[in-house]
Amino acid sequence: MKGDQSKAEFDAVIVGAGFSGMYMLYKLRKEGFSVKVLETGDDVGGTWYWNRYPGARCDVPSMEYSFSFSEKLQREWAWSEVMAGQPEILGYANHIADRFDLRRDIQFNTKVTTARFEEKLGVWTVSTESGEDFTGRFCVMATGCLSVPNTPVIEGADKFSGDIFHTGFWPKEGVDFSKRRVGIIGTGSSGIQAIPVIAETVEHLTVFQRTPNYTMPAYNKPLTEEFRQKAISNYPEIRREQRESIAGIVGYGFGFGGAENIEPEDQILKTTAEEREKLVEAEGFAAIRRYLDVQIDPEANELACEMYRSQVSRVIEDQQVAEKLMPKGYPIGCKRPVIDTNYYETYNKKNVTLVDLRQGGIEEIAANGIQTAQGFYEFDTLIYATGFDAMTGALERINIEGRSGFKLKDYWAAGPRTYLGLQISGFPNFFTITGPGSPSVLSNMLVSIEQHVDWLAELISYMTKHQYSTIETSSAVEDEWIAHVNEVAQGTMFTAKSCNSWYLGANIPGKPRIFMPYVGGVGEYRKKCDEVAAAGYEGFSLRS
Ligand code: FAD
Ligand code: N01
Repeated sequence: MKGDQSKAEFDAVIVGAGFSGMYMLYKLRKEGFSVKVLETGDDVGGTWYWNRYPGARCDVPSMEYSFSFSEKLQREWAWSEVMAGQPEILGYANHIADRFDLRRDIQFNTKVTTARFEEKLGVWTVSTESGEDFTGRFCVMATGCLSVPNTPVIEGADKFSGDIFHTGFWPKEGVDFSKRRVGIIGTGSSGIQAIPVIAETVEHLTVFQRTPNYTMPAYNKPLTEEFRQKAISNYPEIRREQRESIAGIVGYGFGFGGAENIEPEDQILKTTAEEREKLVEAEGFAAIRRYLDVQIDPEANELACEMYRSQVSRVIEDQQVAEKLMPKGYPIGCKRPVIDTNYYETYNKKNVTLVDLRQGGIEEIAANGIQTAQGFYEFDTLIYATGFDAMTGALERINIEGRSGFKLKDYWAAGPRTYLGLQISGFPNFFTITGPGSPSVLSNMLVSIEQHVDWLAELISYMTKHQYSTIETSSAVEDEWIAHVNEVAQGTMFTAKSCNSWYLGANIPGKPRIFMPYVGGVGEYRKKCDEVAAAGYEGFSLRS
């Protein structure tokens, strides 16, 4: 072991073998550290291993939703579409595992249940469901922001007699939907991607929608070899821009969202109703992307929502169905943006029924369907597209104990507290990748993952070189960071009173309502992390 200052078996124990855990392993191994990765699934890929539902794909251009750390890797992997589907992204994860020989340090089928800091020894003991212990100087949680599927508690759910699936826990062998009558609960990103594809083959599909979403057409298309080569030769510039940007996305020549030729211009508040109507007629949903005041001004936002609803009524043939699909009462841009392929068009199909739960909610699940206040809907297969216990879910499901048996779950009872989304006071040598308080889910996650992993690997090398054994932040430093995270989120649509997003924990009953990610942008955040490191890891105490 390179940093052999303790009794630990490994320099680092990493939990999770999605993109975060894989890159952390690669990076630490490259620096000469010994690493063990523990993963519940039986292979790599994380999100893309679990979310195999029909229609699953990323909504960031794949040439950008990819790692930049290896020049060879980014040259040799040829993405086939602007936004790749789940099988291709999982293929990419597997390629990385093979190419860099990662699997030899990953133990699959291994669920971590406890991580305890052994204060006297200065090591972390990470324990698994099957009773194995692994010790490390450092413990890195690469457990994912969207890795714990949420199945809502609904009366009678255990009585359903047909097949039950969750989009976030989809069977590897897939599902043959022909001859099935399917009910699907949820119209977030997962539901909106799955519904059009399932509707293609199913006998009948009933969609249970509690809140209609704002979703934009994806305009996905195949990538030409010519485009790929051009993008590859522009990679140095693309990667630099990504790192300095707000969301880690450049959108380089991708025609992302069909709005490539639209320059954001005047405020929507300065337009007339007629002008807006004409624009929607000409440009469809993309027209709404023109205006910069929509994200910060509630009045401007409501005008954009009106434009949106007017376009919904254009796309949907039956105006009663259109009315059901219209989002109302909460701002556009408060939830994670959703993009789709033929979502609204699906409701023009004869084999699709939309149940607007605003007109009468779910009362119970029966053996053969769902009873709502507006009637009974019969089907033989039930799909939950009901999202995740996001950002804190995976961490709080592990019994994490820091100094003096201090429990993370207790410390976070009123909401997550971190410094930079990287560390938590009372938990020395313990790190979270893309933790709450970092840009994480508001960004192209691969950009954020690379930044966190690079920063952590440099820190661990620094500590080893200078013979520091522990690093720890303090609650006062956390307070300052949390105040900053809250300050930048104020006044944005993300924190509007009428917004109930998983960013705020609002999708999980009883979860504290706290805006968890950092909205300041990946560029600003990176600068801050670099300054912290340059100042000798300001805000952290390093001890020998
Ligand atoms: P994950 O991929 O979630 O991996 C975490 C791993 O940790 C999992 O394999 C899990 O099994 C394992 N784990 C968790 N707890 C334990 C435990 N106790 N013991 C052992 N193992 C454990 N982001 C984007 O930027 N762009 C996109 O277009 C995009 N699309 C998405 C589409 C879907 C359907 C979903 C669900 C998410 C999407 N995301 C997207 C976010 C996505 O989660 C990240 O981009 C990225 O894949 C996260 O990688 P990760 O390694 O941090 O976490
Ligand atoms: O989950 P969600 P998701 N009764 O929480 C409904 C990423 N992702 O899996 O809005 C009835 O967004 C709930 O209703 P409401 C992306 O970050 C990306 O779809 O709470 N309905 C909602 O409609 C995304 O944001 C892609 O009223 C219930 C739905 O279930 C994140 O993952 C694709 C209910 C849940 O929506 C999560 O998306 C997929 C109940 N009891 C995922 N409980 C890309 O395209 C919940 N709902 C990149």
